[in-house]
Amino acid sequence: PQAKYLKDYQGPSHQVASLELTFDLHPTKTNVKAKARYTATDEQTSLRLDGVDLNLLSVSVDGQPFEQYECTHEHLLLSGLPKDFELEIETEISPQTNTSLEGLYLSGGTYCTQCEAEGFRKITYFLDRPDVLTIYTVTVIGQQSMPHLLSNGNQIESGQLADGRHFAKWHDPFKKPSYLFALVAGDFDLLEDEFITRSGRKVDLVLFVDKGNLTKAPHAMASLKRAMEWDEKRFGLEYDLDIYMIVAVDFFNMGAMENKGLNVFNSSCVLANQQTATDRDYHTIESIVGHEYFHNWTGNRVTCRDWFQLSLKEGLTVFRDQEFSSDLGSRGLNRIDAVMAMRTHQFAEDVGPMAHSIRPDKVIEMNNFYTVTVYNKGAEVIRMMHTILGEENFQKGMQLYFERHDGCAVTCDDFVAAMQDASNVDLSQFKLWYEQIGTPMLTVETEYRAQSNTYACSIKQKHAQNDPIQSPLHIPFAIELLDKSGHALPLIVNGERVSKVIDVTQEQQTVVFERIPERPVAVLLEDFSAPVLVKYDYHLSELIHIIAHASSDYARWEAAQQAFQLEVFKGVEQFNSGSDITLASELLDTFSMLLRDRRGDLALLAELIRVPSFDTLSSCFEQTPVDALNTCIKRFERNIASQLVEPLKQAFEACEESGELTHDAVSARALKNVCLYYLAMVADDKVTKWIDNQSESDNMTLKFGALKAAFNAQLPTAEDAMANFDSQWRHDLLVMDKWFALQATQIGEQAIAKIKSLYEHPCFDKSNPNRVRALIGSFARNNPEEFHRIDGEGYKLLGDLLIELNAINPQNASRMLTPFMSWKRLDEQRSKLMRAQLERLSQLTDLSDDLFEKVEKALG
Ligand code: BAL
Ligand code: ZN
Repeated sequence: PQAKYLKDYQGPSHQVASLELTFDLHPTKTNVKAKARYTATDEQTSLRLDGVDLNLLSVSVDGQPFEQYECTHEHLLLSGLPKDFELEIETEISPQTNTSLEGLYLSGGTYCTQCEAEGFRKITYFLDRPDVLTIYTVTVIGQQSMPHLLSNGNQIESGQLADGRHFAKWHDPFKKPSYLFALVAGDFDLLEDEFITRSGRKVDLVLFVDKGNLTKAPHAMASLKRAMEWDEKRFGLEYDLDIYMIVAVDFFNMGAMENKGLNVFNSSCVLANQQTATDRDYHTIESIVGHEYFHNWTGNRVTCRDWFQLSLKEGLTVFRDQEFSSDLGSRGLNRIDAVMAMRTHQFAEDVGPMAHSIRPDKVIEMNNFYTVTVYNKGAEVIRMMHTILGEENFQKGMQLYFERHDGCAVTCDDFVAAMQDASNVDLSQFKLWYEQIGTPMLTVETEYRAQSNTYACSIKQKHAQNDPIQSPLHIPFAIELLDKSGHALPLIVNGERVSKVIDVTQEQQTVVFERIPERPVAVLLEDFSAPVLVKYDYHLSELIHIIAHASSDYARWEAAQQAFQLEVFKGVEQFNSGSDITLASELLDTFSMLLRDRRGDLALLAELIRVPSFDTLSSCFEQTPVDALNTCIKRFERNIASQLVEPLKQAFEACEESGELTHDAVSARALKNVCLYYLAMVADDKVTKWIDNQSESDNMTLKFGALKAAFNAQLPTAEDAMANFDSQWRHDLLVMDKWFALQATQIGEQAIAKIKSLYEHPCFDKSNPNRVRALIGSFARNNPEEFHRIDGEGYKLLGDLLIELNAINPQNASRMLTPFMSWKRLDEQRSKLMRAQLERLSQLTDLSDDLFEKVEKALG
């Protein structure tokens, strides 16, 4: 496979004025006619179109059969063409056998498409690149058994055909690139609603779900309406078509896709009611529905010039969906979620072989770059701009961006230029964030001088070793200084009050805060104001002071994370020296106090007392001490459980949970479940009863919380409870995914065999990405004990699956491969075993580009 480079970008050879597509649907022989008006941008007479796995039936130019072409596996090369011409191409494709879920495929009896990034070339020959925008008119012909024939834009015609089939014709008045094309055909239940935009236009909203699922659609619909309203209020952006459609399908590689006017969603990101979905599912659905909607402006109206610019739309849209969730819910908890994703997954990507900048400059398979770096770090880069500019200037920048680029395909540089020009803030140094690779490190030292009442804070920035950029970055570094009672002191520098955000722009910089009456406790990188690591010698007592007294939810959580980190460093040493591993009593006392006190947000309290995961903690080590870390986590959890029985019980009992979806009720359930998780480890009759009762709840958050507690603690009742859950929910595969994910966390000698035996479960299906992620994704992520077994059986389980997935669905295979990317950070024996699985893959004769790119980088 050939790599593509950003530096080689060239504009398209032709513009396309319009594209008319006609689909005659058939499971194995779908006929696709594509008629388009092409105009060469210079004097050339040849045209190279993208097309993969297509059966070419005919080509004509200006109405005449045309034979001057060459057809390769990936292209159709036409020559001897005039400057302006109409090209008509007829091809045949087989949606039924398309298990890659890219292009046009059949998902449980529904035809649907996924074209981003380069799936349109699996549908017809075209200039399948985001900088070729055109007007689409699409006719879909299908059987009566598929009453809904959908595509982008507005339906302009429909009718019956002589042979008993029917058709629908759609026109999208907005120019768009091929990756935003969509087609859906099937039989659905519809949830219909409407939204009146602020300028008074009526928009029809339609949600298409599988028959029988209508009761699970209202939350997604309500989320959509909230998103539409929020985008008008906060960004001044209004929807532009007369109809907005969302279709839920069961087979989908991603969460959802923002096709113009016709979003296609993974059903797991749409369907929810209280019996089947957890509070977390509700939150995810709202955020993804928002995300896809927000793409209508940031992605669709203004799109990417080339795929290296993916973060232009994804970083920005993730930032927007994060703000949406924060404005509507708890800002602190949303920030905690976002930072957790950065620390656990993005920082890991930064130290692995796939490390890349948010605007990558070399790509083999674009699907491999829908990453936490492009999405989440990309959002952090936008957030930093927002911090530096402030909301008002940032919004001015957005307006200018749309004024300049509406209807165009542009670059990340264009975005930054709009921000800079609208605000008059120099972002030239800031722009390095688009090129730098890896996590920068800030080393902070502080000194309190009692005689002068000053507090000096010196900050040194250092790039990662793998970073091609070595000159200093512009880093907004937020700091708060807390006094003895936990209040933030006013920050005064050179006699003037300053904001808490310091613009760090030099390699080394010192700020001296004045009029500080006593030694403060510093809260560093407040609100995670930049995606960097901070090195600072905190004392546990300082962290406890922040946990107990700070006003910011985020700061308190962050201090708890740091405290666990300190304890883990100590715990690993204790493990190595064979001594007992215990959590510091001061930390346990703090948790005890918080549980008894229960002031503030209960969901935050739940997060404060949760021991960070294996993946989160392993990112604190250069080499992961697998056995020590597993032991520490277990010991810490047992410590909390056994030392805090009474406060945990008190908190559990005191949590009034109304069964509603309000923030308070959701928070109460979150705390209840964390308490139960711990209490199950020391279960007495009372706790066992609580677990049994909660298992019977018809609220999935509570029900599943109880099941997880029992399963994790290996209570005698757990096996029966799992079997009951299985028989109760077999009819609902999304619910069964929770069960598969929990089964994947089992430990013990038989664990691998038992997990493997679930491949034979009637609900399991390797061709469905949700099932694979639930069982094997959860195994690799959430079961470090068995995944990292020293006999290598855990790695082999994943390796075997990847070999199968390589042939079924390369994109899913490549995502599932990610845990193998960190093989170099394991001990010698484990890294050898993991490497062996990568080598097995590298020897496959039919290795997909998706896997090739990652395997090659991992082994290189
Ligand atoms: N564009 C792919 C799905 C998403 O990020 O919305
Ligand atoms: Zn997106």
